[in-house]
Amino acid sequence: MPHPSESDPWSGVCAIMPALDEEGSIGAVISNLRRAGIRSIIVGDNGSRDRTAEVARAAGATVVPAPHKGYGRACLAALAALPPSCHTVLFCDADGSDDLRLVPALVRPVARDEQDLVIGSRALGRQEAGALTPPQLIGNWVSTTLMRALYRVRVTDLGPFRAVSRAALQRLQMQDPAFGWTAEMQVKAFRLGLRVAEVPVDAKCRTAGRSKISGRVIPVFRAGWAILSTVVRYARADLAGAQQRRPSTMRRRSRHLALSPQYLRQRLATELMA
Ligand SMILES: Nc1nc2c(ncn2[C@@H]2O[C@H](COP(=O)(O)OP(=O)(O)OP(=O)(O)O)[C@@H](O)[C@H]2O)c(=O)[nH]1
Ligand SMILES: [Mg+2]
Repeated sequence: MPHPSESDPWSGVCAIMPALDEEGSIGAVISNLRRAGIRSIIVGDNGSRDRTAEVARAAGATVVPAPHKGYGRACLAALAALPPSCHTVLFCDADGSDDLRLVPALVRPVARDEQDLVIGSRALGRQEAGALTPPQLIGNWVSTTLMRALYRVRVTDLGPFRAVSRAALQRLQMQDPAFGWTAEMQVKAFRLGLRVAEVPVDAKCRTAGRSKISGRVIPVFRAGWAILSTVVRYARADLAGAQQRRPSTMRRRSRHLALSPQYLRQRLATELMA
């Protein structure tokens, strides 16, 4: 991977998984990650009330407790436990919905320092019936359309299955405690001008257990809100910052332009027609 001359190219690759009550699927996910060549696997256990932690440990993962609820908090707790030798981090879900045969396609470009962040795009892959619900599809579409319009980048999904370099993570200074986590990572990467690529991945249904988000009304709205508000918060900061940097004579006019619905409509229309 990054150093092809090394005898063990996978040694610096670690996987991180936030998990909440996934005892039925997490063992197989860990085995599949190990089969893919990853040996350092860290589970951020978000106060599971089932045997998630026990099963994960038995399958060979390190389990880090993250007692305060939240997808992002679980990821942050796991990140804090990364070994010093780790240079590439793979994120995936614990419910068996990611096609782990594609691990090399995500990890390789990052480990070889060709990309900083590689996102598995379910929008570019095949979707098993029911794997993505209508609210998820709509939320993804709205968020990624906004990102494309604002940052002029190619982005089609906010999927959790992704690889990122440790150096990029240090620059990203991740903070979101909840489901804005994936959107925050992407928006910040675009703002920093990091190298971001997408790889098509297939979306599968969870292999066991109950959905905590997509199959339930309130969590769907909560997750959707967290994602959208994350994108909009950074976008507003960028637009305001761009205005401040303009000469004062232009500022009055540009305030009108940059924050007017007219301006955003224009950018979005261009994006939608593309
Ligand atoms: N740490 C943490 N992880 C969570 C939380 N809710 C869900 N997860 C994990 O995040 C991942 C995504 O949650 P899911 O319940 O699969 O949500 P989904 O993918 O929208 O729904 P499914 O259709 O059931 O797959 C899984 O690995 C969960 O275990 C949470 O509050 N905290
Ligand atoms: Mg899932």
